[in-house]
Amino acid sequence: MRISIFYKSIILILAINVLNATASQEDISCKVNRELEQQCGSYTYVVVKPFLDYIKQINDEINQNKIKDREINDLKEKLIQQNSNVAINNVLKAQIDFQQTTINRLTTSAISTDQCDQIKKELIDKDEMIAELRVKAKTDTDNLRATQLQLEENLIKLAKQKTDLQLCQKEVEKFSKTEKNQKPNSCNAFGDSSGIHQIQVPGIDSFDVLCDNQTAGPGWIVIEQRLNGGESFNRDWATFRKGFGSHDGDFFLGLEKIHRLTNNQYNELYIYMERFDGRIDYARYDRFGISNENDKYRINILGEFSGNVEDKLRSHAYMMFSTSDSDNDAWAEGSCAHYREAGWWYESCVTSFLHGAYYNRATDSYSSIYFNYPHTIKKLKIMIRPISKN
Ligand SMILES: [Ca+2]
Repeated sequence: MRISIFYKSIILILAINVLNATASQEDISCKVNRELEQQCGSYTYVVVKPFLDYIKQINDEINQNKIKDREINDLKEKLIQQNSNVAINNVLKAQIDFQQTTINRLTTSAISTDQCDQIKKELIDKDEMIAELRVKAKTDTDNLRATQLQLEENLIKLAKQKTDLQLCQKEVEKFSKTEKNQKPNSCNAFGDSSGIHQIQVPGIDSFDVLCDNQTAGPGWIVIEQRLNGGESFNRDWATFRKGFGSHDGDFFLGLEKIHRLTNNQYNELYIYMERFDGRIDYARYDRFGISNENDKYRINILGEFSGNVEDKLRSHAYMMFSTSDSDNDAWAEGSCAHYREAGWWYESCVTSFLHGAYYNRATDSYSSIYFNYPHTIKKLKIMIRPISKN
């Protein structure tokens, strides 16, 4: 094929040259001798006409090749363009892929953003909650502080109340102790319990007394007892004032105590007298009392008498007490106490003499103990007992 084309090309070149020469001559001759040619050219034309046709054919083919070459070039350009477009498309595709990736990432990010928004919202809610809790905490703190202050105030009040209560308890204890220690003022409080008990009366300290529930009923305080002569009744003022002896023998309670006992309440007086022959006498006065020391312990109260003997104390009523060192008797010229060697409520001097000397036998001595002379007393009890004021 290529050889054919080659030969055709050579022939074509030769023909072109001939034609060019012929044509230029023919142009000249034919143009000049057109009519001649028509006359003479019929011969030439017949000879070269196939060749001319062939050349024309070749020329046409050449033209066609040119056209195809142009088309090929066009196609090449288009192909190049298309390749370029493909490259561009690839770039675009890559960009699209990248953008898609970006979109996906952004979409993912968008989801994260939603989550972030949710988290932010939750954080905001939590912040608000925290703020509320802070406010509440502050309120609670304030309330707690207020409660603490109230508690402190209450503690102070409680401490004060405790102190007051302690003081009150001390007062109560003191009162109870005082109340507990408040002793009876007579033997009535001890019921049937004879013997020694402690009593207390206003103005002096408590002291022991011998209570007698056997002799004349309950509640008697023995203010003097003579049993065996163990105590002398020839004593000075101070000794009679204070008292002397012991409760299991001879004793005298004391003028001041007798005064205190009889000054604060009414008392009755009972004198128990046992003779040596065993006979028992008694003298009872429904009122008895002595005044204070300034009045020399005068018998200022001596009530109605009752007894199995004569009332031999009546003459001594309203008499002051006298001792050898304190003459308060009605004997102006002398001292009964000094003369009779004993302290007693002397007039001038005695009708009854219960402070006489103790004898171990019956005697008619004026110095002996007697209520109704000459009945010598072997055993003597002088007792007092509170009575109602009615
Ligand atoms: Ca006198």
